[in-house]
Amino acid sequence: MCTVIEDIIARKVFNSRGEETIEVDVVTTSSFGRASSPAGESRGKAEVVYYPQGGVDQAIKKVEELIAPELVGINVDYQEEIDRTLHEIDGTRDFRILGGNTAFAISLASAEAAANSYGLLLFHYLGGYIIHDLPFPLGNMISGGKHSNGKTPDIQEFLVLPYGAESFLDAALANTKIHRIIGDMLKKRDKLFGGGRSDEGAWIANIGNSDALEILAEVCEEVGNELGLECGLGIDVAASSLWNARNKTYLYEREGKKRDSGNQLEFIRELIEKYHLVYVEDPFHEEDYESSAELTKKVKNCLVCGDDLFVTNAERLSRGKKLRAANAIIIKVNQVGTLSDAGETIEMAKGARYVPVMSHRSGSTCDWHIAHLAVAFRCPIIKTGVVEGARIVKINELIRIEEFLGERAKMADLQMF
Ligand code: 2PG
Ligand code: MG
Repeated sequence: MCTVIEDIIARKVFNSRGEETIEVDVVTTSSFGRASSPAGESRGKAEVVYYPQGGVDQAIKKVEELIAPELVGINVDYQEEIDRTLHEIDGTRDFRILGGNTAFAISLASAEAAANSYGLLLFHYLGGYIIHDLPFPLGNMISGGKHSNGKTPDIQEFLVLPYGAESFLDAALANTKIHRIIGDMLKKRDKLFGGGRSDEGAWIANIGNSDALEILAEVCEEVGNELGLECGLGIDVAASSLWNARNKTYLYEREGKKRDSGNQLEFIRELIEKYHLVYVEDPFHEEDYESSAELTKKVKNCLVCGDDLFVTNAERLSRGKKLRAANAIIIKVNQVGTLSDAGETIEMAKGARYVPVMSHRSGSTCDWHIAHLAVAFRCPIIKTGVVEGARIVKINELIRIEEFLGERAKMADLQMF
């Protein structure tokens, strides 16, 4: 039976930062799909443009006047045709006419409507029946950089990957325990600590980079021993936000240090060795593929992951691939616009033996679709916070997916650890 798109309805809603965003309903002859778009705070320069001039209001107008007339009547399971049509209507490389977030919401809502028309869960519809791997949750525990204000660490995110967990539920439990204990420790350390948390629910504290890593290491060991599973440490340096192009140095304001590329490489290497980091994201600014390649060559058992470096873009990944600029890639569908674009990048990443890491944005909604995308696209890791409403909906959806898969469910293969 063919299910065609009957209507596309777009509206303005708000994300977890209270910013305006777009939500789209795709209505078909037999089903319905809904998706809303997230937003980044520390964005890569090569990301698509989120909205046309005039913001969300204009984006809604474009849906009504330009997009709906073209898509109504198309089979909702022709995902590639839907995504290609969005590109054709827009006509630019960066979705500046329609808005990348407009394309994202339509692309995802269409997939959801198609899945519903077959009575399937989204991950089954997109990934097929043989899918049964659950991703490990990479949890943000302590915030710094652009994700917080005041005397916080210069590094943007201090992360934990409970890679020894045997089930997603155990992994999520480890992350929430670690998060809670870190909060208690911060309270004890600093009488002025007010329990503040960032957009992603990570603690905001008046500490430096090494304090944060010491705390993380201590708590990971404690909780790992208690639960009997290995937890690894990670960081998202988000180095583009530290980079001063004029002076060609990374400025660590809190530390009072400037590092050139060579010093930055040594600094990150030392952190990886000292804290046995298993994950380092964007250790260099977004155009420095060479330094990232050098680091990737030098480290063992550590994922060197490109976020702003690749912006989920197949062209940028192919440049990185040639240089072996990383061994992992962040996948944020709204960095490129559509599911087909992200799917192409993920395929290329896998072909090059890069680990794809499905990721939220710091500004998010209670849209849980990325939980399904992580499973469907076989991403062995999902980066989606630990607490805070817009994060928890995604974690809880993965718990449901694990329950749904029952005995067939297993954790993804992260052979390198
Ligand atoms: C990042 C993300 C998510 P933002 O840098 O990885 O943690 O932040 O969404 O602000 O780009
Ligand atoms: Mg990042």
